Amino acid sequence: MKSIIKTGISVIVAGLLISCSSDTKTAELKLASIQCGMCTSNVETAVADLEGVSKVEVDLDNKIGKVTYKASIIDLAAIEKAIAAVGYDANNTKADPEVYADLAMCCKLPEDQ
Ligand SMILES: [Cu+2]
Repeated sequence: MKSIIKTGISVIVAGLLISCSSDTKTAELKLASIQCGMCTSNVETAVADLEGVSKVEVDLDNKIGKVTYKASIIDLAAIEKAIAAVGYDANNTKADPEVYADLAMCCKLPEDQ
């Protein structure tokens, strides 16, 4: 009898842990247009400022951003939009052309330099 209760409790606890952790997601974003360290910090700052984002790491060599966020607060589309708003492509979301035009020369695509 006791073990049934124990099993029941551990199932409930496991359920809580799962529902809690499923809210936190880690996604990889393709950042095809980043060129240098300045781009890296521009993107990291823009994403880190978003509510619900707990971690962001940009890998310049592979042009990938790894973002950890709470899915109940923010979604990937909003993160992509924030990156586009500072002048960079994120997955299939294109950079805001006006902001891109104002980026430093070193942050532009090779064909625009
Ligand atoms: Cu740059």
